[in-house]
Amino acid sequence: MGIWNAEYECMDRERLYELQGERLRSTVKRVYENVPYYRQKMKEKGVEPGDIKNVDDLKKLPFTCKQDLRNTYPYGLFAVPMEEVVRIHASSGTTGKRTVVGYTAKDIETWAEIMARCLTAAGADRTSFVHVAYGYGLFTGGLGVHYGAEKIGATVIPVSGGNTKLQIQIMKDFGSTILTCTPSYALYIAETMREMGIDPKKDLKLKAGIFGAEPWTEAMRREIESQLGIKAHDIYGLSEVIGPGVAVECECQSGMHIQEDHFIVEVIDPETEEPLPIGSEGELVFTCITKEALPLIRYRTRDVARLTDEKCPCGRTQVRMSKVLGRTDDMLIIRGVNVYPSQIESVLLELGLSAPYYQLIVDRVGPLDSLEVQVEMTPEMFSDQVKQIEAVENKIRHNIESTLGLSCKVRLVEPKTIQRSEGKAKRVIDKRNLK
Ligand code: DLL
Repeated sequence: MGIWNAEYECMDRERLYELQGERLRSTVKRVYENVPYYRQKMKEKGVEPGDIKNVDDLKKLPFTCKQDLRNTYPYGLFAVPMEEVVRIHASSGTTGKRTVVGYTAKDIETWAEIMARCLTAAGADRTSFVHVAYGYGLFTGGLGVHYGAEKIGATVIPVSGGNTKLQIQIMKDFGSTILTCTPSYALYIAETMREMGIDPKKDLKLKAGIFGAEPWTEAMRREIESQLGIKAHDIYGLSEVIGPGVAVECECQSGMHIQEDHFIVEVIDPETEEPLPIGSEGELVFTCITKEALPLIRYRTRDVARLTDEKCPCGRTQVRMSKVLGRTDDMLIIRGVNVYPSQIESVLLELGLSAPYYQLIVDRVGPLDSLEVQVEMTPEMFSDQVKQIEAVENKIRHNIESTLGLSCKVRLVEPKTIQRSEGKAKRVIDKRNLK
């Protein structure tokens, strides 16, 4: 499998450390001079640009979090005059104002470069037909993949999200080879193909998929790979940092390489805010060191993952992040037990007794929290006896309980009753009103 930019992706780590230091120094100087909000935050922490000499000094700098973007909504953290901003994106967010991000022409070029690396890592090249079923618009998914695919000279098919049957028809007629969308949408596409009588392994030319924008498990990867007959790569990113492309899996599919010449990564303890040693599970924090319009410093992602600097057989020297294990803010605390939806997804898909669609309903009955796991039956199960269905429910309940140490109710629901997603799936309905 090729490497798009070996000079940077396979850079000697000492040289990379130097490069990151250089880029960090100039970024810190720039935000201090151009963004009054940052200057203020740095003054409060008693740190000046001159104090930042190399990557080890990063910890002297203040963190940035979503609230800082809200406080300065919409453009207050931009480090260039608006005349230099050529594009705006925004992320929806479940509460409050959208998070607005901006790009200069050079930022768009940087983004295309890192997306070119990601697509190449997944096996795309100029002969590929890259089918973009991420949404176009304020969401960064569609246009992010689009520019990267054009940069490698692939043929882009910019379908955007939704209209699933048409997507499939286009895949068939236009010969899509690389599918890009959220993992939950990939499963929905596979289901719809079956209904249309299309066998992706025979009727389509798909080879690989690049799926991200929401958490998914190894079990879900196996499901997507076997249903679509492709290799499924995880891709990570967030609007505040640049969009998709911050990290991606290579052919080894064992962690996502972080584009460290553009972003410095740290893992911190979300409670104490102290940086953790490599290999520990904690919150990812990114510092943008090449962005012009919105170079965020120590941005707290709320995403929980682990890093490894073990050598990767692909030849890239960049550190790898694990799959996102959860978010510090979507971790459910149910009767004192910490639960990530992904843990339940793993149990369900590993058992393989149900369809891969589920939803968690959390409620409070009297003083006690309750967890109901609604799981969809497969169409074949639908005609089963009540007793058989109960047996499956019990089996699932037993496995969830022994994995999480938490009692729950499992309810198998009729096929097609759990809402399919065309973008990011909503897995949890929390009725407790705890916030
Ligand atoms: O979701 C950017 C993106 C688009 C990434 C397409 C990958 C593919 P936001 O809408 O700002 O940006 O949401 C960012 O989504 O903090 C994570 O919680 C989650 N996320 C993104 N990629 C992954 C992934 C885009 N591969 C938020 N695994 C992030 C798990 C992910 N979660």
